[in-house]
Amino acid sequence: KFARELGVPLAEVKGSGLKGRITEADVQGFTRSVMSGAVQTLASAAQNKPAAGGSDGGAGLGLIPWPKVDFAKFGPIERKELSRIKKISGANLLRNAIMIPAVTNHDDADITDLEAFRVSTNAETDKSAKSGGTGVKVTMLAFLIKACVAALKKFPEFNSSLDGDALIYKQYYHIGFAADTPNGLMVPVIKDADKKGIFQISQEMGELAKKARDGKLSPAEMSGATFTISSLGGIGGRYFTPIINAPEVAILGVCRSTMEPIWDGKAFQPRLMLPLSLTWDHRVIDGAAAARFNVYLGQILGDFRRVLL
Ligand code: CAO
Repeated sequence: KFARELGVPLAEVKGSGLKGRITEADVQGFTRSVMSGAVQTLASAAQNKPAAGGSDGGAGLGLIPWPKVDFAKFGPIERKELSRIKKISGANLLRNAIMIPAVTNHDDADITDLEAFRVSTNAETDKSAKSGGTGVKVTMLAFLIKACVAALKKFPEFNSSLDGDALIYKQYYHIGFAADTPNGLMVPVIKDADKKGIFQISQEMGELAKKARDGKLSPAEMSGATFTISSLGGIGGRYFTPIINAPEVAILGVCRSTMEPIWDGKAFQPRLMLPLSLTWDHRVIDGAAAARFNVYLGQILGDFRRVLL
């Protein structure tokens, strides 16, 4: 029972007891030698062999078993099954976190003027809604989607996917956005974001986020993304390191904007700064390209007229 709890393969343990019986001390000794690296279990040795083609689905990590703790020994507990969505997204996140050599660059974008434009646009919408207009409210995320499309067009490798030794450059711009739901994380996709305006994107985002919360998203509404944005701006925080949504090669994390004193060369000016965290696949993108992508994204968010240049 003790060996089972620790995941020790008894067939590989040499017994020191009567007629070769395996004692608790033998199991402890075996565990110690595996931990110190002196002994490798047959299972992990087999796993460590690289599979044909170099890709083994992550099975060759040779990790020690997950710690098994009887939590009830330390205090009261309650066991709850993970939701179906958490189980599926968890497996995907684990694969993506382990298999992608990911790096995150952090930057800030000055969105003072963009936010003023957003607020005035929403005020106009409120007014026109009273006379039968659409009443679609615009959040920063819609502008971010458009700004990302501009950056993806300028830096096409961010809109690509790895296929063996080749890169597939996609000539369409489908942007996924992480949506927080009671059942867990879902990523609905705005298709052809390059062909849509801010109002249409905002409207679709609202509909897709509602469907996500109601558990009514179809598989088609969650597939085909070429790049993803994860925005925690409505909640808070400064920076985080989002995990890439394979087979995409980059993801943008966004946090809450704050008013900050920014030096303009003569004086500090109060500017609204948006924290950006870009995670990218180092097999496809290098650090200089990632920094350029962030700088360009910041320039677009600072002045959307740059999209026209
Ligand atoms: N800075 C400051 N305020 C922001 C902001 C930002 N970057 N982004 C949004 N806000 C504000 C909005 O303007 C809105 O304010 P008002 O209510 O005063 O108008 C408020 O925050 C709420 O916005 P929202 O979150 O409802 O809307 P959104 O378009 O920004 O986001 C959605 C929509 C579906 C992406 C969001 O609701 C959500 O689910 N976010 C969580 C995503 C997530 O979990 N990511 C982590 C994935 S990794 O586990």
